[in-house]
Amino acid sequence: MALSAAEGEMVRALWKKLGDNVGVCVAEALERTFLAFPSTRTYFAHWDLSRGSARIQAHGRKVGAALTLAVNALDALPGSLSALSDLHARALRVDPAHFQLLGHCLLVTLARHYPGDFSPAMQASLDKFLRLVTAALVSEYR
Ligand code: HNI
Repeated sequence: MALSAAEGEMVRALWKKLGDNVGVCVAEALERTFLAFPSTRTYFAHWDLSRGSARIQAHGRKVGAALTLAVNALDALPGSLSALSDLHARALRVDPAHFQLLGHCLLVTLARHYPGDFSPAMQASLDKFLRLVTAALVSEYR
């Protein structure tokens, strides 16, 4: 189900506050995902996945930019993410369950860095947003 107007507002407001920190937060979420759920490392076999690695920082910026695009296209998510869906589903063959693990770690990261903003309603809105992004990214699986 799509985000309500109020939920969309909450997500957009936090994103505005995040600004350039989006990439940094996503990089931290990636680090947490690789550490807490080692099976997610399999797609990045030849990467340096140690803490603070430049590779993870750069990837965090790319994934963060994609999430920012999604935040700015809440009413048109599947369409705006269709090329990425193709990449993750057909080319990379990322396990759909792994998106939830990254989403979980992103929530933990945001709660840690923006505790004052992380009300239960904010958590629920972000969770819904990440579920919609995941649904769009795995929509090419057949
Ligand atoms: Ni994901 C590449 C966005 C979840 C594994 N991923 C990208 C790129 C973007 C991106 C953007 C860069 C594309 C390009 O260079 O053209 N990924 C996202 C988003 C999510 C996500 C928005 C979910 C919120 N990706 C995941 C997950 C995994 C994953 C859960 C696996 C655990 N992604 C990859 C891999 C690449 C990738 C692997 C290719 C990296 C490379 O550069 O070789």
